[in-house]
Amino acid sequence: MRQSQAFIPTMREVPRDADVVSHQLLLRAGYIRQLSSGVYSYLPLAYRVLNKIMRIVQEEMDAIGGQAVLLPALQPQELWQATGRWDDYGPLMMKLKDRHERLFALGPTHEEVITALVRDEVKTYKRLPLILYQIQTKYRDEYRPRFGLLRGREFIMKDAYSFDRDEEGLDQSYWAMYHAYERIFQRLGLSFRAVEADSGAIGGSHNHEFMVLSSVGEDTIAYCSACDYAANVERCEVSPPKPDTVIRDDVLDAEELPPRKEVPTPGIRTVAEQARMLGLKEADIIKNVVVMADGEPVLVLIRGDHQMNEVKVKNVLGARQVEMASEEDIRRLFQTSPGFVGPIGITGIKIIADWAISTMRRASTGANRDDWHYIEVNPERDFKVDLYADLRVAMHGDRCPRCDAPLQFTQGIEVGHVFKLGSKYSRALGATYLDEEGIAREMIMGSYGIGISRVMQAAIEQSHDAEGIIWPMAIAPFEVHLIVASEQDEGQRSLGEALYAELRDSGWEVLYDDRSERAGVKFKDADLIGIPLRVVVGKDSAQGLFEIKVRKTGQTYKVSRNELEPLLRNLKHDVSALVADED
Ligand code: 9G3
Repeated sequence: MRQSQAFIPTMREVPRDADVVSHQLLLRAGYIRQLSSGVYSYLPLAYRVLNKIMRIVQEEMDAIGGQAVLLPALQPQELWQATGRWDDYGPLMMKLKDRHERLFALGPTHEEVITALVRDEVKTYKRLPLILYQIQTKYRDEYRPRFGLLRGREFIMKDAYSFDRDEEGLDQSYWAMYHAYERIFQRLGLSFRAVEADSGAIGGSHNHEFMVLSSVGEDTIAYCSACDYAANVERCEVSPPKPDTVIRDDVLDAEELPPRKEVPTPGIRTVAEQARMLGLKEADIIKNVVVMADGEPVLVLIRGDHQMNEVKVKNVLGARQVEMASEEDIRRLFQTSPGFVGPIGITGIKIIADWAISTMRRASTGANRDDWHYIEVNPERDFKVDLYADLRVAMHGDRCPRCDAPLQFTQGIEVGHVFKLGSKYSRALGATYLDEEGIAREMIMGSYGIGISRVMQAAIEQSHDAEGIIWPMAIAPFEVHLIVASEQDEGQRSLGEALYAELRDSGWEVLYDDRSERAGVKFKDADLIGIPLRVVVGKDSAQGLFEIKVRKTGQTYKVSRNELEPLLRNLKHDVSALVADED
């Protein structure tokens, strides 16, 4: 492509409303433009990158027997009512009316659509397993779209769905997909980790997220320094304290533990204030969180320096919906305001506690009386707990639940997610097949997503420098950026034209900067645009020498014309290997 004719509107200034570097660079390098909040146009360079990502994804989906389809974005309301999900997502689901006033969803995902399609067409076990996938635009009306393509309201997703006879069939599809994802992200040149994710209320024993490691990632990953355990912190297990390892310097024998006492704590609002006022550590405070689980009040006890993990509470209670109790709920149930709630003397309300509560001694907690707390409180002596469980968010200092080595934490951008769905959708929509005995069985499903447009931006987050984007070779919009230093110099210009023709004839993808801009402008734009290999026709070309520059390393080479292509081939291979080495 000739840059003098290319639609690549680069910008010098840094756009103010882009607050992550990858978003800034996509704008400045002329890859995208915003049409509306969270809604973007992909310009020619971006479209070439997206097509390379999609081709790699398609190849790996086809390689495991996936069949590509393209499903409608317009999804009738009754389909979502049949699975009971029409109202589950509130304003996040974009809805519209057709000319007959019929309601439709703009597809945020396609479980309902694909399950109804397979239900109507597949009746016998002979047609299973079946893996169908599509690459399609999805619509989700995010409350706060931000970070460019990382959280948009319209985005490109590859979503695949597997249909099996039974759980072991699903297991085969699931792991085939999981390993296909490993190959995809490897080929894309990304540094990633698969982490155990929360299976949520829909249960299912497996569920992994593929994370691109990046400081701007919204997800926190807990991973082990010694074994391959890794989990979204939402889901990361925290082992119960080993009794022998929790010897506290002040622990006394049971009979020596002083009796509990009520003390005035006027107006305290936080755990920190309570600890300070009572001369205790935050780890000596028992925090009381009142939640409504499917409408039932539950008192959750968490140690003062820990954070309650709502996802774990929901899973332990087996609730569909868990939300924080309102202040009036709390007044009605505990006759006090939230900061003074406690477990002592409470009856008729379920009390669950994080494991860490079980080893607390001489603790402080609310007295169910405004401006009063208890001190010298001991679990089991002063209050009963219905159930101890892992209810807290893993944090620094916690140990790996698999091998007990220290856990590490980092941020990640979720670029893939593989789910075991089981029969959730096939039951709701009646997708059954007849087995060998002619008995109707529910199909067992999995669903598997990759954020195609998100991957493009995540790759930049992982590979850029102060000058601009540094594309992995596999998804770069072009392989070679050919630049004529001064267009006015007739010799350079004709050499540039000849090289452009020669490189393309031997199959290179070339972006040719034939503009009559100053060399400095051309090099700055080339740094921004981020094509992996650069060939410069400059003043040395009169002596038959050309410069090759590797965008990733900055390394330059002076070569003659017949050395040019062999070296480009070697460098293409080396650059592609570079990312792999970094893992
Ligand atoms: C909705 C809306 C938003 C949603 C969903 C439904 C997320 C929804 C979960 C999934 C599961 C998998 C196939 C590809 C991989 C992920 N946000 N999810 O179901 F109506 Cl508005 O999408 N789907």
